[in-house]
Amino acid sequence: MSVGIINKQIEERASLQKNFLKTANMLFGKDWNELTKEELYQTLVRTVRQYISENWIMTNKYYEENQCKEVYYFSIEFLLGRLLNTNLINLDMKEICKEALKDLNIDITELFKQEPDAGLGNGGLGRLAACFIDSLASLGLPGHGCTIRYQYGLFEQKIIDNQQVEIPDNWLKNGFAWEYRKADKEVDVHFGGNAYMAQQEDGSLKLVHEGYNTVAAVPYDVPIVGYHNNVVNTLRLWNAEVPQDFASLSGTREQLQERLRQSYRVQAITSCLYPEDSSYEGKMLRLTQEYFFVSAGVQSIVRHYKRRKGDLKDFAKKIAIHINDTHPAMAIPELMRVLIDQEGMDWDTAWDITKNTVAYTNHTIMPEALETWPIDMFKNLVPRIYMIVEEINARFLEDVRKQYPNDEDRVRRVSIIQDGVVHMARLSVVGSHSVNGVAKIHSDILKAHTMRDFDEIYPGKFNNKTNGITHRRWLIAANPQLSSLIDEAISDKWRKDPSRLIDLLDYKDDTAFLDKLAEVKKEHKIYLAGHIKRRSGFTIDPNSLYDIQVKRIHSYKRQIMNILHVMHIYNLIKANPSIKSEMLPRTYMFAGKAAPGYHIAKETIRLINNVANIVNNDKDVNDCLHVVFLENYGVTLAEKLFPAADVSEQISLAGKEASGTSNMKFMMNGAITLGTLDGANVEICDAVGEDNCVIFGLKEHEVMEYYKNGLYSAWTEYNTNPAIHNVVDELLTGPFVGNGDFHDLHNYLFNSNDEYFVFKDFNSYIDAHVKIRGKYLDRYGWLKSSLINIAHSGIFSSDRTISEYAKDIWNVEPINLLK
Ligand code: 26W
Repeated sequence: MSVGIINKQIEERASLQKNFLKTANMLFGKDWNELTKEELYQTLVRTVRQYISENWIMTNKYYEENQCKEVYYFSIEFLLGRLLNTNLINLDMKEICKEALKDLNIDITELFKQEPDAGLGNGGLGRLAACFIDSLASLGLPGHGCTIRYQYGLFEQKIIDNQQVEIPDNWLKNGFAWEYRKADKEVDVHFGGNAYMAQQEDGSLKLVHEGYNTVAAVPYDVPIVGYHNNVVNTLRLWNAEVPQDFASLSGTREQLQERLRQSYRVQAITSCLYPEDSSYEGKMLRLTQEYFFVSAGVQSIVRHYKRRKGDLKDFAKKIAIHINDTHPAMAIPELMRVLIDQEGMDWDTAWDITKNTVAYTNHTIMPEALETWPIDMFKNLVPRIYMIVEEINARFLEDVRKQYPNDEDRVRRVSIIQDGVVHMARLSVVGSHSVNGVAKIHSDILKAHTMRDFDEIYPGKFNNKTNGITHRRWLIAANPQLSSLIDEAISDKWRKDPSRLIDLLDYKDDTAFLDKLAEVKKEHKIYLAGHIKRRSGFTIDPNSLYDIQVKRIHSYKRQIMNILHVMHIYNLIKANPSIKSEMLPRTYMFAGKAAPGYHIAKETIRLINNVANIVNNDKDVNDCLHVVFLENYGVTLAEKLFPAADVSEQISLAGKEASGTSNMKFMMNGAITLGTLDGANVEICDAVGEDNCVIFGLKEHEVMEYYKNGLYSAWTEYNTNPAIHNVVDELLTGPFVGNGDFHDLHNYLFNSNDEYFVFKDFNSYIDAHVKIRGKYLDRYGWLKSSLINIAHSGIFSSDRTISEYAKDIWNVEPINLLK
């Protein structure tokens, strides 16, 4: 390093330190060495914000001056996790900050731990949105997020007496250090009332909406920092508040009380995140949330657009709105409403603009997760929006009848309003120009089955965009040791361009390099063992193979199959202890939350914990078998797990998991996939080759065949497969029952006729684990596979995914703000 550069670094460090101390005084009126850890954290964020805001202002100016087309990603969930470490990395300020604080005897990693996770999401869909906005900014694409500022995030999970207990997640307790309240950007959202067309004096019709309630939507903006490129985009969180004029204290006691009640109702809109994923429940408050953030978002986009770019005719050329699943689907009728009622546009022009602006991603084919709303609820809550949906549907059905005369059956199958409900997925398909699935197999299923009629009506509208993950959080931030090792081998170019990870293939037979890879893995395994010891008291062996399944608890994801297999192994050892010499010491880890109302999922958690207690405390087995359920799965825990994993369990029934994204995070950290041919596993397996992953179980077409012919029988499987027979019986009696048997799980399996084919896939799953053992015993073979997985993981960077969206769907171009 030249003297010049060193001097510059010293200068920057000193200036940062000065800034930090000044900020501490300003914020807390105390000397810095009297500050608590929390105050030090707040001070650091405030200091960093100053560097971010310069770039933020510059980015917005650039977009404005260059009339860039901008994307708005609407999502009811954004699962951001912590932001301090990743922001410092993206700003290229981490080292300097670390050193500057070290001079003051402050350990920066201790400050990172002060930050609560922004847990504004349930699972895959919310985390995907977070990865996407990171990629948008890092690719220099003009793209922003739009969502709800939930006062409470997804509940915090505690395990008490082996069972899940839900604690409110009061993440805003100390304020959210990254947000900027923008009171001047407030918009009004109207609910309820009467909407009708009234004849004007000149005979024309005009919309009248009266008697509605007004809710003020106030935006809180969070800067989204691009990686080493000076670009800062915006994530806008909408908060529901009582309108200004409402706060007056005059009036009778009754009037005041009524106002108070109404104020609670308003605040309730953004009070909490619905903790359901993959199962839809038609709750009024949820529909209110959906319209609230979508209306606020659309209105503010149009207002901003008019201020800057003028002519509404060009709206779709300058604005793209993406709806992340159907929760923001009312963006379609809302944009129509604004263009027609507020801007005086005719229907056809408004419709053209709306369709060309909006694009839709589907994330699930599970029928129980598809949103529909009862007509009455919809009409009462948003009467004008309902009128518009009716009109969209009438015109659409007219076209369908023209295209398919005498096919009323098809008309019924595609109608947006049908059997007393509004179908949000159908509205989303009709009102957008692009519909995509999230992995090849998922997009194919959408076209061939779930949305086949629509694919025929709109050829070319359906497409695939395989999901991705940001390598900045899931590799650079979560695994700095592996990142440095990769730098040593192939230079650091992969950090900007993750497709370069493929260059690692040159090292696949380099045993010295593979040894270093093993060392990094071991370091993380030891660290995780320490974490588990501190958290749950269990001692696990870092020399054992870490086999990890982390995701929401759901029957289709088959955590049940995993734990039944552990019970099977336990039984084998107990029956014949000498078998241990043939076994690989293993630690099975689970983490994930169950929706509070999902009984079977909660019983699955209890079963896992019961098994853990028996296995871990049994001297006969615990030199080669451990089971751990880690509490409170979220982004921050995930960052500790992926780097330490040897095996990635991706065992959903083929055809059920749209994509999965933890599979990609595991792979990027060198774990081997043990999975079915489902979701993105199919593409992971294609990329790494069959020798570098372990695939088992029914194929999707075989599952379909069983569903069609109805020939599957859970009882027959149970009666003919002793392995299954034994462990299923143990749900009712035996060592694992402890605090109550598992008759509900047992009943569920038989009453649903084993709907996700756990029994059918069980033997093949056992064999897959045997294969894993064989591979693991071949040390360099295993490490080579691990390296091949890392090398191919660049394809699954969300930078690749977002580049495809930008080119094929949004038509937006990257900007360059590097001096
Ligand atoms: C209305 C309740 C509700 C909420 C969320 C129903 C369904 C959802 C999501 C669509 C469920 C979800 O998170 N889907 C997951 O999306 C990921 C990102 O595309 C995929 O990787 C997962 O396979 C898919 O389950």
